[in-house]
Amino acid sequence: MTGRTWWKEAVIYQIYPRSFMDSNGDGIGDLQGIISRLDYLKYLGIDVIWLSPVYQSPNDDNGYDISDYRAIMEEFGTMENFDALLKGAHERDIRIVMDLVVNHTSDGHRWFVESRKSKDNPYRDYYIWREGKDAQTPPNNWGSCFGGSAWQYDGETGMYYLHLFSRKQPDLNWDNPKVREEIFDMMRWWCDKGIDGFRMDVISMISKTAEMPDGEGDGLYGDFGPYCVHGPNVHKYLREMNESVLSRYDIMTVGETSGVTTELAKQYAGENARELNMVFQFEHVESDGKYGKWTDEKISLVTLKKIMSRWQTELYGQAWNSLFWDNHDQPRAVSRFGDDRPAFREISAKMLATCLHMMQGTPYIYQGEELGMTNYPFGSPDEFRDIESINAYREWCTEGKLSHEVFWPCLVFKSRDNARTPMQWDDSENAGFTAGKPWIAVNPNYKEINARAETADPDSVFHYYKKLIALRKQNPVMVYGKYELLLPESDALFVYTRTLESTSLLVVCSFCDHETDFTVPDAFFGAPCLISNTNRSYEGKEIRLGAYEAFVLRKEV
Ligand code: TEU
Ligand code: CA
Repeated sequence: MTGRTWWKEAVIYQIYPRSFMDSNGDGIGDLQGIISRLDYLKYLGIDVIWLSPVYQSPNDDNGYDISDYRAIMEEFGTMENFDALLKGAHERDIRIVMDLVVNHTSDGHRWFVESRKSKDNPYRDYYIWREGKDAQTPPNNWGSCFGGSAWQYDGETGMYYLHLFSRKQPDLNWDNPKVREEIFDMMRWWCDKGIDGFRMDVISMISKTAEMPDGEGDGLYGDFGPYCVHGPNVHKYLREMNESVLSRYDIMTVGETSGVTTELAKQYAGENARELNMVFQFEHVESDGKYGKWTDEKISLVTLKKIMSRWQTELYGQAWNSLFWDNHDQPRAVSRFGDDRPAFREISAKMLATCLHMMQGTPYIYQGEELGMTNYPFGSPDEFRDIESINAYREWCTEGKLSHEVFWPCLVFKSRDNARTPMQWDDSENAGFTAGKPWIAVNPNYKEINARAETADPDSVFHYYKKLIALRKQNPVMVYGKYELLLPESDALFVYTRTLESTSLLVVCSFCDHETDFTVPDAFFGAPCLISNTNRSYEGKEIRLGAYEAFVLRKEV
């Protein structure tokens, strides 16, 4: 698998279906809506769509709680609609990667409905059941990712089941070979339908240690991390999956592996690992927390560069990077890493795009990122829809650990709902997302920031992304070149080079809102500019960069 492949050269676009496009006025995005926007995606130039879950789900966690892996969520449409989407995408040479959520199911899944019925039900061991320490005390102190204990007492059999996420997301027992076979069978079913790959939700958590001791923690709950993340059999199970499903199809895979290190990434996605093609690492989006994940501060540029550069250099030639600034679980890139004040929004969005797309790896664009969509100006707790934000506000504020004044800005800055407000299509009511009442509020800035305006404006963020995507097709150095960081200590500039055979790129990005001086290295002096987020020329040796300016020089020797 070493060498050049389509998924290394692709640009991937993530769709969060609930918020992308509503076709029937019920306020909820749907498959027909996505179909109606395929031409937009084709025009942008992306190669692959990663579709967040569209399976049947009670929506406790917006589709990440699946009750039937072989059916489509009614609100999103039908299997016929899905087949039409797949066909429509393939006709445009766009591939579709499905979200695979198999660490847990919904508690409404048939397997769980059976499992909880009795201790000797054939499905009992599909999930993880334990006796409590006593009637009132769970088996251990682990906390769930969405707050509260990771164990739920079930009166039917007087035992607890494990749920690392919400209590409506019971964890599957991957140690049971029947569970693995069911999942692999389901995956083959989707592959036979013709889908092009899987993004695997929290795949690093599928294997738990048999002993389940209390975890460390200073608050109410202990950390399950050491016992459930990168657990004892995770690589064994993934190799099994690879052997019996993945290796049999021309598909791509990306594992969501929060907490992964470069060493572990080489195991999950090494060139010869026979597990996955690439993983999502989260160091650059998870190193900024003040209260758990919550913070109202930007990560320092020096730290950001150190993290990104370590991934660039340590995986080179050994495993493949996935590149992203945001997704449906993260705030908007321009608000978080750039500057969403009106004077700087467009230029900083273009700078961030330059910085990411010139790096080594496969870039992911989250819906609306290509428009420079921003965080939402949340004003009160009842505006949140996300279970994580709602629970976090309750646990940190209402139940008393922090004051509203301290916690609120952190919640507003990091809430997942920032990413989940509707896609801004045009300046008509509800941003053209729906003819009805949207399930979550539309960002009030949609009159200025929307796809119609940006596709019409050659200087827009949209056209800048389009250009970057096109450049990738013409410049293999963007995909395969070796990365080297320059000026590691600069707290204003992110500068690096890429080199492939006789071609080199110099990438210079300003991360600050004031001017900065930069001296072009001798080797690049006089080299032509490949792309920049200004209209000026870069012929001189001494360059005074404006706020958030970015440019790339391309040299042939
Ligand atoms: O997210 C997994 C994950 O690690 C989360 O804890 C993530 O870090 C969190 O959302 C950030 O605050 C995946 C999905 O991407 C997410 O949408 C789901 O809620 C979660 O799994 C459970 O399926
Ligand atoms: Ca709809």
